Amino acid sequence: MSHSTEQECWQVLPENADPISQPLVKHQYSADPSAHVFEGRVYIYPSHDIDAGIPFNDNGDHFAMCDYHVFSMDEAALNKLSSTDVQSAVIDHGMALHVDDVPWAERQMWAPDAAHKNGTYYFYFPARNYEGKFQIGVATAKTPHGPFTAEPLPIENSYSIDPAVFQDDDDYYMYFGGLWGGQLQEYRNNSFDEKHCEPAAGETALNPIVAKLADDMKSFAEEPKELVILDNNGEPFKADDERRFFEAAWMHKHNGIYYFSYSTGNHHTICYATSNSPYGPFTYGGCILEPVLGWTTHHSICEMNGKSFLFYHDSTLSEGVTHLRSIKATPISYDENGKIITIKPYNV
Ligand code: FUB
Repeated sequence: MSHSTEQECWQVLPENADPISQPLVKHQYSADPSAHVFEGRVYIYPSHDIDAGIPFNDNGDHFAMCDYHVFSMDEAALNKLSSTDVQSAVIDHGMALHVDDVPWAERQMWAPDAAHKNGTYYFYFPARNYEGKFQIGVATAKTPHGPFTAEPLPIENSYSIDPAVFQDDDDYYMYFGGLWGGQLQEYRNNSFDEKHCEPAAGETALNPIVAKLADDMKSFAEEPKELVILDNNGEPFKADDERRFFEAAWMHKHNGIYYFSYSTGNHHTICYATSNSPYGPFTYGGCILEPVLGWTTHHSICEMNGKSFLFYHDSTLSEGVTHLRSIKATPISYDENGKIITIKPYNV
């Protein structure tokens, strides 16, 4: 994730650039929106960005978030995503979880997600433990907005960042992983070794990780494994390929096809790949979202009553401060072959 050369990218919006969507909330900075329809409303589970005064570095230490808020909106609000008063249609349900209430977590509450099963809502979040390693925790509540009560320990065998939980009938899968500050490059076959690093240009890229959740939704039912993404020639991506996985895993299903989408990190796009199985292999499909203002890009895709929406973030509200982002949403569409139409986040 973030990087000291972030100011190289999209520091200034093109003249007259007009964002296609407005921030869903303006009273706090927010990022990494994971959206789901629960109980007839869209619930959004974002990171809560703050300025902790930490300088930019390759480790992403300036992303020093310490709590989460959950937001919700009704279907009518989805018709006013570009309206300057869309915020009036979004409810802030208050603080849902604080790092001080998670015994194993020390800092950096990054991109979360949530799932529902049998009357319980499960909130999944990454944070650094007291050894400085990211792991993924789970917390529960009886309402979609919490507040959530954290389990005392992280999910066993979890690591890295950006959990996304996808429900496929009665099965739930967690997709996760992120490079650089997200530490994925230090793992091989689920084992940490700080001697490992990101593959060099021309070598095979690292893949995201998938594991089915156990019945209790608080543990993995299996050893996490790589989610293989192939290019259009059936070859694994190379590490220098602008399409390779970096972070921000998301899975959704449309017309029976599994769509895995992700951020390319230092190429600043959201891309996707498709498969007939939630385990893959996936084949590259294209770009969903062109670069936004700010170094990071992170999204989710949510369908309500037959309409699809991309939830994403950018840094327009803070005028380009990379760690002070705002969540947004915009409609998404597919062509007749199931290809997602690329979105330009600004009208220029
Ligand atoms: O918000 C912190 C990190 O920034 C997320 O975990 C990444 O996906 C990136 O958006």
